[in-house]
Amino acid sequence: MRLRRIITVKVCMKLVIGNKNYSSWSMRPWVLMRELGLVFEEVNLRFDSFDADSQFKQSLDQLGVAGKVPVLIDSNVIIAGKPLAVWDTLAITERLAECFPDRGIWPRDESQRAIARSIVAEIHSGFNALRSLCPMNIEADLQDVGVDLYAKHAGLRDDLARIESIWAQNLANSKGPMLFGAFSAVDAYFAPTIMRIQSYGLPINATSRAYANRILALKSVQQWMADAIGEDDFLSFEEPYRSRDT
Ligand SMILES: N[C@@H](CCC(=O)N[C@@H](CS)C(=O)NCC(=O)O)C(=O)O
Repeated sequence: MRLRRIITVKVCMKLVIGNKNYSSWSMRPWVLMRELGLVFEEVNLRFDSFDADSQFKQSLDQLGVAGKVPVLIDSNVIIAGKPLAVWDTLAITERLAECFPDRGIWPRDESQRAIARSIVAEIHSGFNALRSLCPMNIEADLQDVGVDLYAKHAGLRDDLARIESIWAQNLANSKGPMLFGAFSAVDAYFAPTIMRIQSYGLPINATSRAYANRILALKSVQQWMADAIGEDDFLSFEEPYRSRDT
């Protein structure tokens, strides 16, 4: 008789995220972990509001973090009786890179890694016009809004030009389909940018479009988008351009 061995894998990492339709910061580590096959449990915290007494803020308060998502909870490490909680996408990315040094979170080459980190830091602290004028809203068709915003806001045009120049420069040197050869943290960081370009119909050149299409075709990105559309959750405070009945 054949004995069947049941193997239980203990999931030690949890990723706390917000609404998939709206939370661009949550998308980055989720896509990174999913695409690289890192095992984690997803904890969804719906955005009810960002007021101090909201369910969202109160749940985060219990974790003792900064009151924003994403948060990585690593129960491999216990501090004062609680699992280690890491907040902010940059810190999460670095923690993952330390825990999984062979998974290609950063490019292998030292100088490429320095450039990749610079780009991720630039995304983290910059592109303010794109971020504030075009909040991520995966399920929405905001093409008309996008045409108007693009015509009116030089800052938005500058942000897109800078993004396209980063893509052009790194794709030209890349030995693979992604910005640094194989998929890495940089590509995960640009995934929400591509969501915005899609929803708002922002104009990009053919090289950028081809890269954007490769990101859109990633399994992890496809899954995130399907989940985002499936949420069917309209939150007025995340919707500068739509009303509930449009
Ligand atoms: N710099 C933070 C930004 C995180 C962030 O702003 N998250 C948003 C959701 S996409 C949030 O939780 N906002 C709540 C608030 O602003 O109070 C990171 O990289 O994780």
